[in-house]
Amino acid sequence: MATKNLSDYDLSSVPSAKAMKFGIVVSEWNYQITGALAQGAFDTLVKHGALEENIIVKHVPGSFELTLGGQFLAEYTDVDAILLLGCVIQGETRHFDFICQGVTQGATQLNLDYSLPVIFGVLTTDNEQQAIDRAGGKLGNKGDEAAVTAIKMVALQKSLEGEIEE
Ligand code: DLZ
Repeated sequence: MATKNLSDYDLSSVPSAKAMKFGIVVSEWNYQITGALAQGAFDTLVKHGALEENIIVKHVPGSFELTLGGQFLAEYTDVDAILLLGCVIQGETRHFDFICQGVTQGATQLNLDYSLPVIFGVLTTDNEQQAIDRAGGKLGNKGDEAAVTAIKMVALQKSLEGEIEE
């Protein structure tokens, strides 16, 4: 099965992000990968109209801490959406499973507890090459995908709240 290029999307399907505020939480673990995810997400938000001053970027030690970092942003800022960006690479122990499970459940919980789009931009790969391929490599950038998803979810929420036309 061909793997989707994470940076391929229909430009015309993405609403303007001009009036939106975003928080990006980036894991420092595997930073050569997550830094590229963050750059991709930031650039894509700006490309769709977000103002740089309306994008807050914060770092946490590892992917396991992404959800608490996201909760801090939800509690202490007025962002419209939060992007959680991390990279968990399968090792020899079961740590991979526990971290992936923790961040997945944590992200889901944040979405529902705060009624706020919290985007799961975490690469979970068997090896480093698979991560490189998805962090600006031959399969695009997971950060781009997370940014587009965030914009679309904010637009959906605002349209239902009556703030913008869909
Ligand atoms: C400990 C750990 C390991 C083994 N692997 C990763 C990883 O591949 N990606 C990642 O983002 N974080 C990893 N961590 C760190 C945990 O996410 C977390 O920071 C520590 O367990 C401390 O809570």
